[in-house]
Amino acid sequence: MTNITFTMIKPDAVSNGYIGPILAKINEAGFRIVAMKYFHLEPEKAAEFYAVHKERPFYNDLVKYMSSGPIVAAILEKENAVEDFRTLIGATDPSKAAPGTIRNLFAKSIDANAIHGSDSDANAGIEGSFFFSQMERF
Ligand code: IDP
Ligand code: MG
Repeated sequence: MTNITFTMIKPDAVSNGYIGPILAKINEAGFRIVAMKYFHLEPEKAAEFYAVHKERPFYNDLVKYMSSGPIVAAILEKENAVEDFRTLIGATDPSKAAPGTIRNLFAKSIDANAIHGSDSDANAGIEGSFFFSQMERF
């Protein structure tokens, strides 16, 4: 168990004006923002980030969607960060996400589901390093 996870507020949530409300939920849940940036993900970078899903039928659409508009990427710190953050965001499919979770509140579909959260400590490290250098962390 580590105390770090990685998140992205996805293009649908950004364009729907949910950056503020989502960051408020993250703060209320006790996470500290260690690093954060707002930028437009290049398709090549999205393809690399989601390479683990290359064989899945939705991969091309996912890459297109994740590079369709700006995102917010952040590294978050809290005890038991990975597991607690997955609980906070809810199930991948918003129609199955528990009431009060970020995907339940702010997402409309399984493909455009508002937010990303790392699924393991190892991936949290890999994903955080993919977008941030040591110099950008506080
Ligand atoms: P997760 O984001 O909850 O960890 P993953 O299975 O890792 O879910 O899938 C990564 C992302 O791919 C999801 O967040 C979602 O944007 C997209 N995705 C997952 N399953 C589907 C699907 O069945 N149809 C379309 N997009 C999907
Ligand atoms: Mg995942």
